[in-house]
Amino acid sequence: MAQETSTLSISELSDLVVKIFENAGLSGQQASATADVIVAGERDGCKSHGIYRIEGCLRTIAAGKVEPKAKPELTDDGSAILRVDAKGAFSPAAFKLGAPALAERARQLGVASLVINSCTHFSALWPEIETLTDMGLAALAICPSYASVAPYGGKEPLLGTNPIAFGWPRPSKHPYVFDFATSIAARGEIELHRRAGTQIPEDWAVDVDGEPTTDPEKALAGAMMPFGAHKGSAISTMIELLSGVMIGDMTSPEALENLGNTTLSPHHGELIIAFSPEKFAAGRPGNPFVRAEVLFDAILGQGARLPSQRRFAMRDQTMRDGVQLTSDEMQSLQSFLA
Ligand code: NDP
Ligand code: PYC
Repeated sequence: MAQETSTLSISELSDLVVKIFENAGLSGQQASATADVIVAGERDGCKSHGIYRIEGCLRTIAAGKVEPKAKPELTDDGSAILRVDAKGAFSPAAFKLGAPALAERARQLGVASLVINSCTHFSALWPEIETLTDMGLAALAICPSYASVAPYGGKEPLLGTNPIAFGWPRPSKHPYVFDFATSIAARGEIELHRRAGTQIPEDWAVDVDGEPTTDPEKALAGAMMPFGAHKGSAISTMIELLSGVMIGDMTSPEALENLGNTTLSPHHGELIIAFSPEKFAAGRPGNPFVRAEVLFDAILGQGARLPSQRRFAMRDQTMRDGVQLTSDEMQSLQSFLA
C-alpha cells in the first residue's frame, strides 16, 4: 500500500536539513553548504544523493570521522592549480570557497584546476558543475570513493564508484551536464533497493564468493561492477590516478582502509577543472557556444534527450509545487532532530 506523503517547499526542507546538521554539531558554514547539496538532490529527483544521505552523514559525524567545524583554507600561488584544504570537513564548503577563484583563473588562463584535499565526500558532483557553468565555464569534476567496485575481469572490491561529471554552459538555457558513477549504478541506488526490499539487476554486482547476485544486501557485501566493462574500469582507474594519486590524496582502497567500513562517508580528495571555451576557441572559426547548440540540436533532432533534462524538469516542478516526502522519510527527518 502506498504511504501517505507530505509536501515541503524547498525552503522548508532546506531549513529543516540545516537545523539537523547544526544540531549534530556542524558549524553554520558547514551545515548550510552540506544541506544545500542534499536539498538540491531531493529537489532534482536524485534520490540516491538526497535526504537519504543525511543518515550516513550523521553516522560519520558521530563516529568522529569528519571535522564538524573545520574552516576550509584556500592556497593560491598564482598558477593554474588552486588548492583548498578542507581540513577533514565535508567537501561542499571547501568547493564553495574555491569556486570563485577557480573561475577567475580559468578566465585568465583558459584552463585552471581546483584541488580539494582532505575532505569527507558523499555528494553528487553536478551542483559543483552547475556553479561553474553558471559562470560561463565548461567544467569537469572527478573523485574517488572507497573500494567497492571490482576492476573489469576481477571480482573483489578495489576501485570506488568514482563519479565523473561534465558541464557546458548554454547561454539562456540550462547547461549541458552529465554526472554519473563509473560503476554500473551508484552505490546509493543499491542501498535504496535494499531499503525498499527490491532486487537489483543481475549484472550490477557479485556476492562475496564472486557470484552474480540480485540481492542488494549481498551486492553491498560483495563487489559492484564497472559500467561499460573494460572501458568503465579504465576510466575509473584514471579517476583514482588523477584525483587520488596525483593530488596527493587517498585512493579508494586507501580510503576504505582509513574508514574501516562502507557505512560511513569516505575521506579523500577531489579534482575540478574549469575551461574557458572562448579562450580555447580564440582565433578559430565559429563561436563555440553557437557551434555547441548545433550539436545539441542534432542530438535532440533524433528524439534523444540531453543528460540532466529530466533533472531540470523535476526542478521546475518541485520549485513550483514543493517536494513530496513519504511518512517514513518525514519520520526519519524528525527523528534526526530528537
Ligand atoms: P544516473 O545513471 O542516474 O545518471 C547519469 C547521467 O545520465 C545523468 O546526468 C542523467 O541525467 C543522464 N541520463 C540518464 N538517462 C539518460 C538518457 N536516457 N539520455 C540522456 N541522458 C541520460 O547516475 P548514477 O546513478 O551513475 O549517479 C548518480 C549520482 O551519484 C551522480 O550525481 C554522482 O555524482 C553520484 N555519485 C557520487 C559519488 C561520490 O563518491 N561522491 C560516487 C558515485 C556516484 P538525468 O539526471 O536528467 O536523468
Ligand atoms: O552512491 O556510489 C555512491 C556514493 C559513494 C559515495 C557517495 N556516493
